[in-house]
Amino acid sequence: GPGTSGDALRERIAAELLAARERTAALTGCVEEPDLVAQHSPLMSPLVWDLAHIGNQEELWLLRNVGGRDPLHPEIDPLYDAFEHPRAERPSLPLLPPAEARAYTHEVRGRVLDLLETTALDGTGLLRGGFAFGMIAQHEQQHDETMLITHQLRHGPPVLADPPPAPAPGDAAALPAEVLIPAGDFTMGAAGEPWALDNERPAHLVHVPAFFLDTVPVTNGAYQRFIADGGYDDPRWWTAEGWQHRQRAGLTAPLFWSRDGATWLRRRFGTTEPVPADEPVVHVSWYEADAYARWAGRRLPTEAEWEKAARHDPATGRTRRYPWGDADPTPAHANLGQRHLRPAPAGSYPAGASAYGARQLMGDVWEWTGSDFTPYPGFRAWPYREYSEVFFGSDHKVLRGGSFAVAPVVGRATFRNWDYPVRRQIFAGFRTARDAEPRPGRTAAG
Ligand code: AVJ
Ligand code: FE
Repeated sequence: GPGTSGDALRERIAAELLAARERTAALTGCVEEPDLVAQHSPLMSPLVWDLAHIGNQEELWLLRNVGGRDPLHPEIDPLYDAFEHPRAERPSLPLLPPAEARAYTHEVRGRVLDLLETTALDGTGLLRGGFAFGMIAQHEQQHDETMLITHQLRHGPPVLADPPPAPAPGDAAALPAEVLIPAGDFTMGAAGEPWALDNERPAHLVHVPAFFLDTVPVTNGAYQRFIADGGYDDPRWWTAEGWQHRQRAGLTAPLFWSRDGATWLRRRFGTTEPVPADEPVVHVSWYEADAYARWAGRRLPTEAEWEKAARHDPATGRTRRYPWGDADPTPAHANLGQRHLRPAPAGSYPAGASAYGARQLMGDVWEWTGSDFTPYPGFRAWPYREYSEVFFGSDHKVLRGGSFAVAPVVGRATFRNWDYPVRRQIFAGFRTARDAEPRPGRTAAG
């Protein structure tokens, strides 16, 4: 975590800002100008919008709010306010062209590094634990994942480095299919994490009845059995809303899948390849995940169940920072940080197992939960309502655990992502759960 001494914290901040900028540069430097300004999907912004928005948020929070500086180019602020212009409308705005967008973000960054040198980080409010700087490093990394999604939607030959993950050391078939998490209280949410975002707070005690959770995320192979068994054509497995969406959108398989005779293929960052049976399924909507779970006689885990399985240590009663303990993630723990452009085979990363033996809770694929995105008891919007508060309610479902595209600085075990249940361009998969004891008021299938 962020160091205790001012210098160590300053170094950590500089390193996180640099890591984010290197990733941004790689994602925007590998395509030509037309690909930067084009809209590859109405669901996404042009890459050049993300680029200048990253600089604009950094200017707003660090140079203006922390540093008290005057705006560099106040006239561009409305262009890069995500709430003023929905994504579909962004390509028609008078956006900064790529060279100007790069120059602007570069200019902001130079001034931010000067500010970092002269700012006391032991303050309160925005500066407590270097929060504003940590928030901005996370913001850039979150947009880097967004830009990676845009790359996945883009047509054309591959442009990104694609080193394969190491073969799984543990075979998922040799692991127990599910782990038991006995009933009991655990502390959910972030405590003592200076860079945790508002929706992760406050830490609070939750009682979780006994349940079983899949040891690994649902694989492509398992998902193909759902398809082959007519899962997409059987309204029994779908909620009414989900079935309506499945019909209207004509869903028959995960996004980016196609069929060549008996073989399922997928398009992945410009390459078409056979769907690997042993990898976690990715690019499914919440409705598809929910239908699969019902077909399997199971259900999606709640958010509290997911976090307890990931963080609770039954031997000590403590809540860990990560599934494997309190140490920051390393490449041995999890497939995070866009080291690979795909999830690793199910059963990988034994060093990242939780106390209960569940694997790959961090990294690989975002995991849909059954829960709506709602505030924890005692929630306070910080530092702005538009980060989380305006999204609370039943429109959004929570995803947990992070994907291969999530940077370690974002990939806390308390981090909460959210999206509409129809969305599937995100790197989302899931795992399933079931009650361990009959519960009053629930059907057998939960
Ligand atoms: C937390 C991923 C849903 O991308 O909409 C970026 C993150 N917030 N800029 C999003 C975010 C403001 C957010 N998600
Ligand atoms: Fe943003």
